[in-house]
Amino acid sequence: MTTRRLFFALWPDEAGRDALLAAARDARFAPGGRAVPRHNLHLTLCFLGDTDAATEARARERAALIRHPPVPVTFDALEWWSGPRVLVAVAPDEVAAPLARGICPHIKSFRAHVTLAREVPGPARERAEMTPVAWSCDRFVLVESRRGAPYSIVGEWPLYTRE
Ligand code: 2AM
Repeated sequence: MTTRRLFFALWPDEAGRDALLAAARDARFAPGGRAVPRHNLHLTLCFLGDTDAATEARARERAALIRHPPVPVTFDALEWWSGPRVLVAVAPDEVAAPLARGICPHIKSFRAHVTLAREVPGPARERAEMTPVAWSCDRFVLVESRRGAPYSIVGEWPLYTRE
């Protein structure tokens, strides 16, 4: 059975990427590790994993039914997560959680975060405040992850306030 590895995400524009990277750099927290390539930065809403065509079709149908206003995510801290040893920028979960649960009703836990680096050696503290960075997301996307290749957007749906 052919599958592809998929996830739903909020995808930043260039200014959003730049602002997040600059604020993270200025916070001087948890340096080192392997930086996530700039073009791959995103906030995962729901990870589908290896997905067959029928399951993907159902996920797309659900996505197309979403009626949700734009999501103003504000990243205000950096955290080092000891299990996966990743450096992440975090935002309050409540802002994006309803959208994530609308797209994937089965998700159990949701942490609004952008992974900035992997294999990061442990810092002295596990969290540092950061100059807040806002992403205003007026769409959500379906992304394919292929080993050794940049993520590619394979679907997108608008977020808008209804008149
Ligand atoms: P991460 O950023 O926290 O590492 C593509 O791999 C995206 O899906 C990444 O953003 C990754 O989250 C997330 N992801 C990968 N495997 C996952 C899993 N088993 N459960 C939840 N999210 C996962």
